[in-house]
Amino acid sequence: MADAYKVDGMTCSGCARSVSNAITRAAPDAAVTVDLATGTVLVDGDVPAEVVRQAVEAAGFDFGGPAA
Ligand SMILES: [Cu+2]
Repeated sequence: MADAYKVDGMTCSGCARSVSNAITRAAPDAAVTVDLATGTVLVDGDVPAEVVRQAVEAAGFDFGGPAA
């Protein structure tokens, strides 16, 4: 099941790649999709939100919580 989260501060495809890579490192089995236009990250896999938050923040971006 995929979970959507808001991530603030991504401005280009390099940012998107940084966030995607950080989450993938923390959760190697997850499939990560970044929607740059909406600042949304889709994480497909059984990944706790806290793990996603830590990965996003460690990469230097703001974790905005679950996307509505
Ligand atoms: Cu960037």
